[in-house]
Amino acid sequence: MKKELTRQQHLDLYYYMRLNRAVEDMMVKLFRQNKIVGGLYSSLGQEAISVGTAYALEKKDWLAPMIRNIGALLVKGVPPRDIFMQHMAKYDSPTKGKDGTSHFGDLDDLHIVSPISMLGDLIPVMTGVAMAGRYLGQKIVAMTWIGDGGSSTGVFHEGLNFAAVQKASFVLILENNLWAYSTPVRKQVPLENLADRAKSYGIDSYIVDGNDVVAVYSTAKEAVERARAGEGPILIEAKSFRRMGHAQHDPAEYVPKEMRAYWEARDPIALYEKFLSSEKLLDARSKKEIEEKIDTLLAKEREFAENSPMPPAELAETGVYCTGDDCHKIRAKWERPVAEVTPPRSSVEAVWTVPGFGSGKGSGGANAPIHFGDTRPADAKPAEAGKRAVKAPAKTAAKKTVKAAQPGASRKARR
Ligand SMILES: Cc1ncc(C[n+]2csc(CCOP(=O)(O)OP(=O)(O)O)c2C)c(N)n1
Ligand SMILES: [Mg+2]
Repeated sequence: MKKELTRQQHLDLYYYMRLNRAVEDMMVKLFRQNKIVGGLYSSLGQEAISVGTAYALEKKDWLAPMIRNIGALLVKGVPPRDIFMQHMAKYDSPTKGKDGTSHFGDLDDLHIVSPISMLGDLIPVMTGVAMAGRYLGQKIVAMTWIGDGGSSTGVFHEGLNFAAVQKASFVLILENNLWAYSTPVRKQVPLENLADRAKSYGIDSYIVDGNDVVAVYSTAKEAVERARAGEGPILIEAKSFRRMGHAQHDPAEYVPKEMRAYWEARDPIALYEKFLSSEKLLDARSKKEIEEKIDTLLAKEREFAENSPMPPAELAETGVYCTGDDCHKIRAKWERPVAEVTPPRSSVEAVWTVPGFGSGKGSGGANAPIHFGDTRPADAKPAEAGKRAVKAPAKTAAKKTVKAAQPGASRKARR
């Protein structure tokens, strides 16, 4: 079922991998100039995974990226300026400067669900997207990514099990880059292949060389089409290596030198260039054209981003709480009047106060945090109240113990 790629498709994969790397290189420069306000994560050496998997999706399909999937955003059609502005918290960014990293999506046009920082939580969310597509008869596939570390969260297991039971048209890409922060994969999971986890949910899985973009693409394409055909979710483990630290602040000195050298020699872009030249799909001229196209685009995008203003202070509290009216088409079911739960009146006294709750006295006479209705009357002497409170429960407990012990004890004796 593997699909042959046309020359243009081969060159598309090359273009997006180069663009992915160039966008991130430019953000490192912006970071060093103190223009990036949030954390900056790198997908250096993992570009083939983001690009090859997202390229296997159709326009109508949905994806939810994680921090190392800028390549997937670019393939889906996010302009680099949005990625720059988002990281610079500029007013023209998708979140209007409310976030300094990658927490943005596009539900209307590009079908991108914003990343959720809590690792694994996108699995049930994207399962839900796939199920919604099924209810609407859209034949869509939903895709998200998870790291080797993230695959040990509870929600990974709960989510994948749920997706399997629901036969959701969902493809999960497990990026095994051998490290989760400073923890090597060997210390996290006692498995050779993380793809084996799929067996627990009765779903199929693939293992692919994450540094070989054509292999990643054709595996993802097969998985996406199988999921679309109703075969249920599929897990793909893409094996690769995290070439930089967890984020810019981390020099990753804990990574053995030999390990780094091994993977640097397997750079996915260099490997692909070699392949393209040997297949006569890329010559010096077309390579130069692609490089110039990227340089021109990014110079323009960067200029736009740098010229975008920071958000005005007076808008700091807008767009933070969903009101259901101007933010979102899915309407929240408000249990209380909207005006009451949105700023600046969100501190009004709660209306569900239970009489007596939180205002009782403990048996010793002091204020108790919770009132269960059995404290002494306000006029009783503290000593009497103390006696009542201690005696009564002790008696009841003793009786119960004797009763429960008798039948068991006599049975034992009879044997
Ligand atoms: C549930 C949860 N636990 C912990 C974290 C903090 N955290 C963020 S990234 C990360 C490491 C993730 O490693 P991995 O899943 O292998 O992804 P990688 O960084 O290698 O791409 C951790 C522990 C989190 N965001 N969510
Ligand atoms: Mg990892």
